[in-house]
Amino acid sequence: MVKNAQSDKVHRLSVIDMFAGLTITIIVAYSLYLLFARHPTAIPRKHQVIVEISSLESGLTEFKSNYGKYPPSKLNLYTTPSGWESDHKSRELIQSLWPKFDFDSCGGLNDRHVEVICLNGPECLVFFLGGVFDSKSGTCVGFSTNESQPFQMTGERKRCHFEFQSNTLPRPLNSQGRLVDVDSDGFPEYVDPFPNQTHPYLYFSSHNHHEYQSNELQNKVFEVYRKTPIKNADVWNSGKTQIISPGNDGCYGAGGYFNPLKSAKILSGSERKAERDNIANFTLAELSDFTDQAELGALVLSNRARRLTGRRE
Ligand SMILES: [Ca+2]
Ligand SMILES: [Ca+2]
Repeated sequence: MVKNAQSDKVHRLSVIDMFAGLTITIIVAYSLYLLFARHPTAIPRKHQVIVEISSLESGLTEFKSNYGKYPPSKLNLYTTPSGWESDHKSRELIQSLWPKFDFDSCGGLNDRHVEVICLNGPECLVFFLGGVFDSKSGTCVGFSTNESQPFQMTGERKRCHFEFQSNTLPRPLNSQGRLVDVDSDGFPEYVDPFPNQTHPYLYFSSHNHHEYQSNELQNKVFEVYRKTPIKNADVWNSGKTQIISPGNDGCYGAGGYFNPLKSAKILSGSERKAERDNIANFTLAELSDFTDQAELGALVLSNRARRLTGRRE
């Protein structure tokens, strides 16, 4: 009798294990079904974007290892010595990356028609990972190994921290491949591989444990993602960087508070709906993927509870 009771117990346990395994399999299969059913053409691109964001993040980490800090996401470059004299913040930042930088010759950046170039986050991402942009070839050619003239176009080059694809797809006016120039200042930004994408990856640097600076793009302010509803508090990837793709719809949304466990509610309003397909380096998934999984988990659990209790709705 004891043996039979033990045998029954073992049998019940194995049935429970089998049921748990089957439930997990159903959840994964149903997740994939939902993804393919909702976005049949976007799936391969989405995974390309996820892989690419991961590579960009590796490039940023490599940059930090070589230069001692993450690239900034806001910086002014000057083409005159007096310009550099007038902006101590930008001067100090450049000096921290290239201690031998020659401000009298503007580090080789003097062949320009403007006196100052204000780099925003997306431009900083391309400039610091790819180096100087050669508009004739439409490619990033890296920085010069000459420590006092890192921005000069000729001579021996340092290796780029990311290979930006410049000519794999035809792009709209003022652009080269996936390197585009939204504000036509000669310093490109980089768009993700979604078809006809015109809005570049956003990039925010926490300036090495200082606060992130929200960035202005096309007259629209996007707020960096944070973990709490309180502004300027508990940001995602604190002390590091945020890279954000606008997703297949090409819209960034407003940004700000994001909690994966409450994403269905947070991203339901008209102001934030566009963020459901955004992809960030701290999620490496669409923001709404968390919503789908949470909804699915709740559905499976409620069905299981109904079966166990024999209740019907
Ligand atoms: Ca630009
Ligand atoms: Ca979007």
